[in-house]
Amino acid sequence: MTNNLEALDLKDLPFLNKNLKRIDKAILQSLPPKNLSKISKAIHYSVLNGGKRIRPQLVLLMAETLEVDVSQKTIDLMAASGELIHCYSLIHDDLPSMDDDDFRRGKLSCHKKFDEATAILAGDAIQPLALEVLTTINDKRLMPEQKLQIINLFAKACGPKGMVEGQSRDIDAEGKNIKIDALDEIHYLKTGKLIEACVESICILKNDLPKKHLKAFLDFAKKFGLAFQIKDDILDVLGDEKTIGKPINSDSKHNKATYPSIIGLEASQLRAEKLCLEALKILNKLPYNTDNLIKLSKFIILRNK
Ligand code: GRG
Repeated sequence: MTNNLEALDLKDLPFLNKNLKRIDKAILQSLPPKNLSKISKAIHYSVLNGGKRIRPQLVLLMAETLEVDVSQKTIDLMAASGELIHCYSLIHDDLPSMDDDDFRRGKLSCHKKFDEATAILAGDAIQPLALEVLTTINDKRLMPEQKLQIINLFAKACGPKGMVEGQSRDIDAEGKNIKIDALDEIHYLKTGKLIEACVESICILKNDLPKKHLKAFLDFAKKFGLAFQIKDDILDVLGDEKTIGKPINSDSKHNKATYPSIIGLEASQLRAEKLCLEALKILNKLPYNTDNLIKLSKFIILRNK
């Protein structure tokens, strides 16, 4: 597998589409019936709306790479959980008291489509749902401690030492010229920890995974997460509104501390590519079939949405 970042054709990624169907089915099965209530309508609206599903893709591709000996249902529940946490964070991120964004994934954001209280409650409902989904794993090949560890990882990723802290620091950094290390830390907490949880949760299922391989996968996840976030910041400046599904320059409008605002666009692009190449190097050294993880890593850098 080549490490060249230009050498990726979207035709090389049919596995992403195949996985997408499986992921969306698992997510749908985890939701309350759509017409149960106003909140369940808002949940369906905000979850089944065409996200890239990068986090559950990572869960599926890691499971394939490590050939973990658990049921497909177990992997699907973990994938759904990772995406539910992400969707919850997006609903709250768009609220007027946060980023105040009217569009998400090409549609009105949840509070615009419904109302603010409904969006808050939909988010509040999805977070415990994501963890509840994990508690429903019923797989003889999984030890109770492994299940507990997985729930612990996902809970920590979105809690006060993860997303919430990252978001709080992100808001505090608005209008400030913070150092790049502080920005890295914000994004590790806000975006990276959940990505890491998706990777690490599968490592937990591999009983005899050598410690050095676990460390390598965690290093990979860190680099992948940061590269992904830098690309997200770049797309907010250079992206096409229709393609990314929301107005561009929303970060600068909110005086957000971003990679382009702190180190400039060109340096941001170079940094994202460097991180991606480092991630590929880690994957290439591991004694597993990491081909599809490599393709996903290239995709997150070369993507236009
Ligand atoms: C939700 C636990 C929790 C706490 C609330 C609102 C908040 C604190 C945190 C927000 C964190 C956040 C929104 C991080 C994600 C940033 C990001 C890179 C979003 C875009 O992700 P993509 O590109 O989007 O994967 P799609 O739409 O493809 O899923």
